[in-house]
Amino acid sequence: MIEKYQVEESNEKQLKEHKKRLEFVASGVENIEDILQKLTDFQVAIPSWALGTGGTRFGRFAGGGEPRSLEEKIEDIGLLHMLNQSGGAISLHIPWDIPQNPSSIKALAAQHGLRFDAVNSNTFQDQPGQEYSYKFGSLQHVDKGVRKQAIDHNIEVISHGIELGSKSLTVWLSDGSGFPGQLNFRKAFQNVLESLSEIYEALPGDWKMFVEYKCYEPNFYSTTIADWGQSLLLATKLGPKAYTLVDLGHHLPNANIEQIVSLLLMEGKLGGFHFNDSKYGDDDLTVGSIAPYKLFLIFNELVEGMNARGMNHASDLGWMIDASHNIKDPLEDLLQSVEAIQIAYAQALLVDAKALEVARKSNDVVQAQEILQGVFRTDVRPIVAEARLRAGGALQPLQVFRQCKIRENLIRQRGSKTVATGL
Ligand SMILES: [Mn+2]
Repeated sequence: MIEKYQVEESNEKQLKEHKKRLEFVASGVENIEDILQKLTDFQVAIPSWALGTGGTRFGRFAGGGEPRSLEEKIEDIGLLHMLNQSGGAISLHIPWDIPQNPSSIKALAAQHGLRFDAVNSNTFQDQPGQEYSYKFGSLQHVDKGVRKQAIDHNIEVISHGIELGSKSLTVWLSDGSGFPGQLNFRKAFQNVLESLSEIYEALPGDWKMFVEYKCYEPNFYSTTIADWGQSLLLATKLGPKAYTLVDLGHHLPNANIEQIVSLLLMEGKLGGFHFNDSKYGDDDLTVGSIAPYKLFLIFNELVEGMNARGMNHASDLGWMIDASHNIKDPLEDLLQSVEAIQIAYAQALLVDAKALEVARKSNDVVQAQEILQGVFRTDVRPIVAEARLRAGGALQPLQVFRQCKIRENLIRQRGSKTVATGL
């Protein structure tokens, strides 16, 4: 789809202007080399379901040239990674992406410089040929047979992950109730805990389990793992390999996510992170498209909290984009999302933590705001671009994507009416 020289040609044309802009923003930043290194190291996993056009319950308006197989999904992520050198991992969804030949899939991913991030189970849909239905829940179900089927599925997902070199399982349940009276909340929670314990027992020693929460949808009265408290409770009861996973879109409106992140890190129980943006609910919009300041504040707590625990920013948490591209080209949308993440991360790295601490100790609220907003209003895009350049990526990934007519080529190769599995 794209050759290395095309990226280099594009970079060459923009280099002079880029250096000028970089010099302007980087002058006076003492730890610029450290920041650039951290940005280079930071990789965001792309989920296999993000490469096709998403839809709503009202319809789906597909673009063209979408991946038709797991191999083509890997190629798409490889393409993104070639452009931005920041999407070096893929997160698979089972059963949508069951690898028929794990070793060749692994080799293909490695060819593109990709590793396998968390594997995701699915007990929110019924699959053809499945014995029991998940209509009334899976791990919470009143019927032990249904719970067993869901547990076995998760254990199967782990075994697929082992074959690919994945190190974590993400469990997101749609379990809950649609109407008052339907569920005994306590029994549902206990069933989930008991089921998760069995899955936990099947985890290899060096694996993590991420317990994702979501406040509502598809159930609109109660969700059995609805918030970070419920997730943390489960993760704590399960044991040291279980962690809470924060998905930005899975909160009630105006929730202070940065505070949630801070406390989860304090407890050593933040395991993974799903990026997206939203205005009303779980909108799954492009990262940073609606509330970039909020994203920056969250990153500020992530960086502060990880530093306080001596954590490795790049490898100690699982980072993934979890969005749905309903009207944009999925690949362009992902390029925008990754860039938004890097911008917020770079800004968080620029925060003068010492000065902020001084302001806090003297209750200088005004100064504390000045410090944070001063950084947020800094255009760090040249720093992010420089990190990409050093890693061998494009200064302007989106521009290269368009100039090289990548989507047009994909449509020519794959057709205009393709649908990826899972969409
Ligand atoms: Mn998610």
